[in-house]
Order: sequence, then C-alpha cells, then structure tokens
Amino acid sequence: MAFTPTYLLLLLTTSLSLLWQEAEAQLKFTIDSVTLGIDSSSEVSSGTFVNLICEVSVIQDQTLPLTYSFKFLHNDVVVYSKNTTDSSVFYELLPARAADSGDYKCQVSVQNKSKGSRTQRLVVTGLQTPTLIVSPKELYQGEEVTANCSAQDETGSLYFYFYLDEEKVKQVGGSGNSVETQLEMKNAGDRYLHCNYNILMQPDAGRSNNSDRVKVLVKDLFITPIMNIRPSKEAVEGDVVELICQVVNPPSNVTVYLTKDKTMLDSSSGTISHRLRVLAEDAGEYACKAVRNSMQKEAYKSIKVKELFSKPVLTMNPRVVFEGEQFKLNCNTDAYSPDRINIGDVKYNLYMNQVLLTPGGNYSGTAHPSLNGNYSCQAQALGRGQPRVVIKNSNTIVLQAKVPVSRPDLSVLGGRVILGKSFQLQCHSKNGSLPIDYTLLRDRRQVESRVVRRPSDRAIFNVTSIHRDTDIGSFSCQAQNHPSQSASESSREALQHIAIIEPVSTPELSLAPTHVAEGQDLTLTCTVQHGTPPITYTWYHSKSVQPLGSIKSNDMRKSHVVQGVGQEHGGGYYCVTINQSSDRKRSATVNIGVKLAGWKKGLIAAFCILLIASLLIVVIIKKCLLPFRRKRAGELSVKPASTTTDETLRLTHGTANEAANVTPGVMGKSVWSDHISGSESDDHISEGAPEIPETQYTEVQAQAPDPTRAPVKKGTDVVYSEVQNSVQGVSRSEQADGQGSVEYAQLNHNDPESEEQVPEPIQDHQ
Ligand SMILES: *[C@@H]1O[C@H](CO)[C@@H](O)[C@H](O)[C@H]1NC(C)=O
Ligand SMILES: *[C@@H]1O[C@H](CO)[C@@H](O)[C@H](O)[C@H]1NC(C)=O
Ligand SMILES: *[C@@H]1O[C@H](CO)[C@@H](O)[C@H](O)[C@H]1NC(C)=O
Ligand SMILES: *[C@@H]1O[C@H](CO)[C@@H](O)[C@H](O)[C@H]1NC(C)=O
Ligand SMILES: *[C@@H]1O[C@H](CO)[C@@H](O)[C@H](O)[C@H]1NC(C)=O
Ligand SMILES: *[C@@H]1O[C@H](CO)[C@@H](O)[C@H](O)[C@H]1NC(C)=O
Ligand SMILES: *[C@@H]1O[C@H](CO)[C@@H](O)[C@H](O)[C@H]1NC(C)=O
Ligand SMILES: *[C@@H]1O[C@H](CO)[C@@H](O)[C@H](O)[C@H]1NC(C)=O
Ligand SMILES: *[C@@H]1O[C@H](CO)[C@@H](O)[C@H](O)[C@H]1NC(C)=O
Ligand SMILES: CC(=O)N[C@H]1CO[C@H](CO)[C@@H](O)[C@@H]1O
Repeated sequence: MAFTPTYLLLLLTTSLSLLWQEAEAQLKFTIDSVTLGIDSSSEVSSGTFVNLICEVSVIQDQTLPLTYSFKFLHNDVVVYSKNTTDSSVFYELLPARAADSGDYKCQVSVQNKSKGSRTQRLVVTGLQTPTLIVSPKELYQGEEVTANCSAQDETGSLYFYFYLDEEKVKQVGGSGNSVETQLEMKNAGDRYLHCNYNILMQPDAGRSNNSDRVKVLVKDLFITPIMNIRPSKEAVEGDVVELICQVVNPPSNVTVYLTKDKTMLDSSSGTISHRLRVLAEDAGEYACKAVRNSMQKEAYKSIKVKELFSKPVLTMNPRVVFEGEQFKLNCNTDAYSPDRINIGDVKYNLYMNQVLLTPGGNYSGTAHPSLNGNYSCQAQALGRGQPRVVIKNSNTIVLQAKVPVSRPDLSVLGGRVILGKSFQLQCHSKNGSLPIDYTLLRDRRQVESRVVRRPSDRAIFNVTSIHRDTDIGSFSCQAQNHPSQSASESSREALQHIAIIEPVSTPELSLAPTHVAEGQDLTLTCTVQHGTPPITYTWYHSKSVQPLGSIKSNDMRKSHVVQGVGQEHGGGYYCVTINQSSDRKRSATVNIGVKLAGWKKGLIAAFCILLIASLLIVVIIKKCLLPFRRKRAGELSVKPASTTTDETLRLTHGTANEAANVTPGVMGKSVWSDHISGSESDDHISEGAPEIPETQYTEVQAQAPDPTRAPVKKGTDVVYSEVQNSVQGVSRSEQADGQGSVEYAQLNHNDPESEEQVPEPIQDHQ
C-alpha cells in the first residue's frame, strides 16, 4: 500500500471529524430563553398577514453550532416545526383567518434539553364573506336549484345557512369550506337567495356576512286541472256519465289523476276521460289532480245520482212461522224517478237460495222444512233513453220454519222415586224449535220454569220429596216455544208406571222358641210392617259382624233357622233389612240363653238324689250316735216341694262358710235348697261356685223392647246362666215347667229388684 498525500489528507479530515463529534456530544450548554413574538398586534382583522417569530437563546461553553428543534403550537396542537441551527424561526399566517385565532406557543429542543415560550394570544376578527352560486337561474315552480355556498379562505368546520327571500330554508354542515345543496322553489316570481356560515370551533367569530343575493326567476307552472261532468252532474241511475279531467297546455312531466274517496279511478299524462254508468253509490265528490315533481294542483266536482227506483225491500209476513203455517213474501220499491220510468216498469224476481223461485214480487206458501232457506228478490227496470237495465237486489230473509213443541215427556231421572227422598223430574219434548220454555206443574199449579236454549240442555226440576206413592200423579209439565202457540202438556199417565220405592220400616226380630235348649233349632224371624219388595233380610249374632244368613224376598217376614244350638248360640240377635231405597234398617237386639240339654239335667238330678241320700244317712247317723243341738241358721236344709206347684228345684247361693261347716267336702262352698217359687213360672238353679274354673257365664241382656217376648223374667237385670261342666246337681223338673229345662242362676245381689229371688231363710231341716 502506497502512502500518498491524498490518503493522508483523508485520514486527517476523518480524524478531525470524529473529534468534532466527540466535542459536540460533550458540549455543555443551557437553553436560556425561548420567546415568541407576533409582528403585529395581538388582535388583527381577517385577511391580515401575521408573522410569528420564535427566538431561542442558548448559553454554551464553546461556540459550536447547535441544532435547534422548533415547534409552533396552536391551542396545544403542533402546527409547524423546523430543525435548524438558526436561533430564530418564523411562522407566517398569510393571511390570518378566524380559524387562526387562539393561543400560540413555541417550544425549542436542543439535544435532550427543551424549553417553551410564554403563550401568546392571537385574535383574528371577521369572517370571509361567502360566495353563493346558484343554477339554474330560471325554472318552474316545484323545481329545484342547486346552490353552492363557499368561503375559500376559511378553514375549520363550517356550517352554512341558506335563505330564500330572507327566510332561512336550509342549514348544511360540512367539513370543507363549501357546500352544495338543492333548494325547491315553490312559489312563482323573482326569488332571492343568499347564504352565510359560521365556524363551529370559533363561536366567538360569530356569523359571517351574507353572501350576495342571487336572483332566481321561478316561472308559474300552469298545471291547474279542469274537471267537467257530461252531460250533467245530476244524473239518474243507469245514465252514463263522462268525467273529464285535464290540464290545458301542460308542460312536460305532468300526470293527471281522477280519484274518488282515496280510490284512483284513472290516470294519464294529459287528459282523462272517464265514462261510467252511475248507480246510487256512485254519487259523491270526485277529485282531479295534476302532479309535476312535487307540485300538485287539484279540482273537485260532485255528482248527484237519483235512484231510478229504490232498492227493493223483501218482507215476510208473519216473520215467525211454524211448520204448516201460511206465510207471504212481498218485494217492493218505495221510490222511483217518474221522469224515467213508470212504477209498473219495475220487474221483480223472487229467489230462494239464489235459485229463481217465482217471477213477480209476491209469493205465499205453507211453511215446511223444504221451504227453509235464504230468500231475496231482484228488481230491474230500463229507464227511458238508457242503454241498459238497472238491476237491484233486495235484502235477504232467512226462513227457518219453527217446529211446534211436541207433547213433552215427564220422566223421573233414575227411573224411580224413593218416598221421603229428593228426586229429579225431566220435562222434554222430542220435537220443537229452541228455545223452549218448560214449566213444572204440581196439582196444576206452576212450580218452576226452565228455558232450554241449546239441544244439549235439559229441563230438570228438583223435587224435595213425596210421602205417598199417589203423590207422583200430581206432577205434570208444559212446553211452549212461542207465545202465539198454546203450551203443550205432558200426559197424565206419564209418571204412572214409575217405580216408587218405599223404604222398609224398622224390622222386628222374634225368636222361637223363646227358651231354647242345647240341640234344639232356634228360628229367628224378621218382620217388617211396610217397604217395597224385594227386601233383603240379614241376620246377625251380636258377637259377630259376619251375618248368620241373608235372603232376598218379596215377603214382609222372613226366618232364619239356627240348627242344633249350642251354648255358644246364647246371646243377642238382630236383623237388618234393606231394599232399593238403600235405607238400612236394624232391629232391636233380642237376647236368648241356651238351657242345658235334657240328659245333662238327668245326670245332675241323679247326682243330687245320691247326694241327698248320703246326706240323710249322715244326718241319721249323727242323730243317733252324737245327738246335739246346733244352730239352725245357715244349715243345709231339704224342704219337701209340697207347696211348689211346678216342683222346681232351685239351687241358691247360700252362706258359704256355714254350708262348709256342715257339709265339708261335699259340695265345696255351695248349698242347695228346695225353693218355693210363688210368682215365677221360670225356675232358676243358682250355683254359687265362682272359683270353679270350669264355670261358664253367659250374660243375658234382659232389655228386650218387648217385655212379652223377653225370655228372661222382668226385673232381673243381669242373670248369669252358669253351666257346670262337672255335673253337680240335677233337678227333675221338666214336667213342671213344661220345657224340661234347668237353669242355674246367680242372682245379682246388687239389684234391689232381685231381692225377691233371694232364697227364703234357710229353715231347720227338722
Ligand atoms: C428534527 O429532528 C428531530 C430529531 O432530532 C426529528 O425527530 C424531527 O423529525 C426533525 N424535524 C424536522 C422538521 O425535520
Ligand atoms: C438523552 O437522554 C437519553 C436518556 O434520557 C440518553 O440515553 C441520551 O444519551 C441523551 N442524549 C444526549 C445527547 O445527551
Ligand atoms: C362550490 O363552488 C366552488 C367554486 O366553483 C367549487 O370550488 C366547490 O368545489 C363547489 N363546492 C361543491 C361542494 O361542489
Ligand atoms: C361585513 O359587512 C360590514 C357592513 O355590514 C362591513 O363593514 C364589513 O367590512 C364586512 N366584512 C367583510 C369581511 O366584508
Ligand atoms: C321529466 O322527468 C324525467 C324523470 O322523471 C326527467 O328525466 C326529465 O328530465 C323530466 N323532464 C322535464 C322537462 O323536466
Ligand atoms: C203483491 O201483493 C200486494 C198486496 O199484498 C199487492 O198490492 C201487489 O200488487 C202484489 N204484487 C204483484 C206483483 O202481484
Ligand atoms: C243462507 O245464508 C246464510 C248466511 O246468511 C248462509 O250461512 C247459509 O248457508 C245460506 N243458506 C243457503 C241454503 O244458501
Ligand atoms: C217429531 O218430528 C218427526 C219428523 O218431523 C215426526 O215424525 C215425529 O212424529 C215427531 N214426534 C212427535 C212426538 O211429534
Ligand atoms: C238439583 O239438584 C242437583 C243435584 O241433586 C244439583 O246439582 C242442582 O244444582 C239442583 N238444581 C237446582 C236448580 O237446585
Ligand atoms: C232386595 C233388594 O232389592 N235389595 C236391594 C236393596 O237396595 C240395595 C241398594 O240399592 C241393593 O243392593 C239390594 O239389592
């Protein structure tokens, strides 16, 4: 490599340059001040040239050039910036406009250091006068002009206002400094337009001066339509009328309309000729309208239409008919135009269901279902000089011949009546037009009425009750469906065959025999006094809810036999009766005790005889061998049954201790004595041995309602029939009481009435 001077020079300059940069980076300086100046006053009028100058003063240790970064801020928004080594920079407003008003500030940055100037306020007064351009300058009413309002020098958001003859007609906002808009010119003549504006961001600047006035010639638009009615606006139905609606010498783009009651009848670009054969409903006001752009002009005319003849009226007489009755239909018109027709010129046709029934306006018939339907008539006439007939339809009459009510049926709902209970009667006619009035009569007097309006409805009357079966015949009912018709009454026999149920009376139960012994049959007879058969009889033993038997019968008395009664059959019995009335009736409970079987009595008697014999032997032995006197009371005695007519042996419950003393080990604590029964036919054997476990007691209720039937004698409230399983005493008394029964009775000592049954004082056996 050759070391040339050029090379050396290059090397030198490069080194110097590096040094320079090094020096700048290490400069020590401070921004002393930044000042912003405005070359004119702080308030200038619009259009003035304004200079803003920003100067910076820097203190530094070396006089090396610095690069300053200047920024001009308008209302805190940077509007201009420049990097320069100069210490001052200009910002020019050429010229200043209202939008330039505001606070200005200058900011200078050098390297990392920055400083701002004080804020300077600049006020620019006045706005540029806007320019208005309008085209076209000549036009027809209803057309529009294009108006352009501009203020070339202004900046910011401008808001433009347009005036037509000093009246504000539009305001338009825009982002630029001009707007273009369409303005409609409604009124003919010389019209003047101008505009002005304001700046949204500068409310202080106010509204600009008005633009020059621009004259626009608005030509009158002759589109007013003319309407004519030919031949006359007073027409008769059937006449042909022509309506003419037109604009004479119309400008281009004109449309003409013919309307009536908001209905467009016709339209055309020039002339309308509308022909119609008028009817009554065509009378009224017609409008002819000419429209061009937004312009509309109108003309009105009315047409009066006289009826050639009035709408025919169909009448029916009478209006309500029942099947089989005569009716007349008549069709007529009440008014006509005598200058066009004679009344005889009106021809009628009667229609039934749109089918010709008869020519002519009159019809008479007999109401029948086949004649039910919709009737109407049509009238027609040809007026003099008219091209076609005028046809008019009448009102429609719906004929629905009523069906007379048939004789009503009176029936009982459910088909039966229970005496003493409420029931329902229904009155119903098979035929008859609704509504039908039904009336319930009792003994020919009105009780209640019901109106049946729908086929599904029924006339049902609630009847509280009747108490005799003949009372049902007092009811009848009437049906009527029109005041002109006489009421139809149900037949007298209607309720004749109704089932009348009489509830059964309270049954009575009787038992036979009244005293039953083991092994015999017991017949339970249930009797009712009245009640409608069939009656169901059911017998119960009071101990069980299960019936003993049940039978359905037409008889008023029914029996149930309990075969071969045992001791378990003693107790209460009752019977229950029921029939269709569903009223259950229960008899009183009848009690019965079951006596021992004959052979058991025999066994007891034999045993007793044996016992007496042995006792006698003992006594004799005692008397002979150990004679002594002893206390009599409470001694066991045997009394001959001499005074007893029925020779009943009665065992009575004696004083146990005394008996025990005398006859230890013989009968436990029991004594027995021959007892005279004076007033009673029944004999009782009382066995007082309560501690003997084998004893069975059967409680017999002696409260039968019928004392004559009570098997137990009166006055004994509780009698225990006691049955000893081990035979301890036998009394032969079958012949005496005729029933061969022996009863053991433990007397109820609490009952005062039972005292009479207390055994007589025990006598000395001597
Ligand atoms: C001035 O210089 C700075 C950096 O020093 C730069 O960001 C900025 O854009 C420059 N401004 C102009 C107007 O050149
Ligand atoms: C300017 O400041 C930044 C950080 O604040 C620093 O990194 C940079 O070196 C500084 N420049 C100068 C020329 O001092
Ligand atoms: C209004 O007219 C001016 C001048 O002719 C034109 O510069 C400007 O664009 C127009 N403004 C609009 C909105 O057309
Ligand atoms: C606005 O109009 C007034 C008179 O009405 C006039 O003195 C003023 O100079 C006008 N301003 C401008 C900017 O033309
Ligand atoms: C008539 O109207 C049509 C559109 O509706 C338009 O193009 C035409 O210029 C109009 N003619 C006149 C003479 O206004
Ligand atoms: C219809 O009957 C009425 C009387 O009811 C009578 O005056 C009229 O002339 C009759 N009309 C015709 C067309 O027979
Ligand atoms: C009669 O007119 C009624 C309406 O008013 C209609 O419902 C019915 O169907 C018509 N009867 C006949 C037989 O045309
Ligand atoms: C009900 O009407 C029918 C037909 O119209 C008739 O056959 C019948 O005999 C009538 N019944 C009574 C109870 O009148
Ligand atoms: C007739 O009795 C029935 C039930 O027995 C009842 O629902 C109905 O409301 C009663 N009608 C009148 C009118 O009392
Ligand atoms: C004998 C008889 O007809 N008994 C009837 C009594 O009524 C009840 C209840 O309606 C029926 O169940 C019986 O059959």
